[in-house]
Amino acid sequence: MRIKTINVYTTPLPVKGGVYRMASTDVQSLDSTLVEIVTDEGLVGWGETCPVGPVYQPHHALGARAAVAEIAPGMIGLEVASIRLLTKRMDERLNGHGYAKAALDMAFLDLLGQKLGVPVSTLLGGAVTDRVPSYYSLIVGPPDETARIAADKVKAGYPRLQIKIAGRNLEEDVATLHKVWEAIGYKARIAVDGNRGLTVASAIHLDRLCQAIPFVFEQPCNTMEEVATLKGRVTHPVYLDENTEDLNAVLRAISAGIADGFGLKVTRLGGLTKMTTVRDMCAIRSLPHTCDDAWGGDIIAAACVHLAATVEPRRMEGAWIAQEYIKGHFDAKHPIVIENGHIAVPQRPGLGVKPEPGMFGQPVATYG
Ligand code: 0XW
Ligand code: MG
Repeated sequence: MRIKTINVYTTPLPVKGGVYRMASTDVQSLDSTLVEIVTDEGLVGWGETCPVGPVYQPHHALGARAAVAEIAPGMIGLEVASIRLLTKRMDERLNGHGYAKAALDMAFLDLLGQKLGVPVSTLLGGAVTDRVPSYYSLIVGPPDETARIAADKVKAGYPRLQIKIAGRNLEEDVATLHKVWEAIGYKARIAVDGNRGLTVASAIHLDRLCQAIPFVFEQPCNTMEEVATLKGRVTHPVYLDENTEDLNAVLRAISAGIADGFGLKVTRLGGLTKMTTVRDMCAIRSLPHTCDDAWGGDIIAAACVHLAATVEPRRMEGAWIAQEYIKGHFDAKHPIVIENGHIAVPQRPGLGVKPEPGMFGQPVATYG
């Protein structure tokens, strides 16, 4: 089965509720890039990449499409059999830009899964569960309202909540965490996400002022070096998210003992295939992690869930998908949905989701 054509589409994903607020940035609508790979046998595979705006990490929507333009012409005519060879070819066409390669990697796996009649989770090593936990991400907000939403989401079945902080005064962040803890107690695990927005000094203050609350501290400061200085000075476990820019960054963090766990993004790490290496490195050191992406529709959601299904449950922190912040689905028949804070792993061949025909309009680029 050979690659005949690669079509690229875009679709806007407006944020349900108007705004998604993090320490460094507010986003209102995201620009998703979809790749559709058509083979000589008529099978069609889909991939997606959707940065959560241009400042969350060094990714942006136009960059993704420019990178696909560099890579895609060199992929036409290649056999979809060895994903390793396809990955190698992508790396020979363009250095870096893993977040664009991730969309193509997803589509290759979708095609191979369909061809072999197995779900993508099987190609990634095999599912250990048919249902993965998710977590709810609460945006930076006033203490009482955040605590109210937290209680609602625990009632809705979420086993874990992520509370966004930073980008405002310390007092409000501390009050928010105390109110959330009073509202939910041990009913859900808590991650406190600074999204790189705290100085080392404020991270240390926040840690002391919230000592009795059992949370993990996600990406409190901007750089890995700043986060490294927290070791021994804070009592909460520290997870890295944005700093895990590629496989080597994860290896550095693990070998330096900087991180107690990770918030991981499939596209940031260059796709599902490369992320299996990170999954396995984390397994060696018993490090928990998420299987998320920054944003995206059902294609990315399916990718995150397939990978999450292959992670040992005690280390699976959850698969975050953007569903709670997006209206509708790409695939109305087989949408990826959160039920009771968990997501069923698609059992159909490939990714198990197919966008409705024509829903993205005309391709913005076609190769082949
Ligand atoms: C909660 N997320 C997975 C979604 C947004 O992209 C931010 C991200 C995070 O944990 O930083
Ligand atoms: Mg995070």
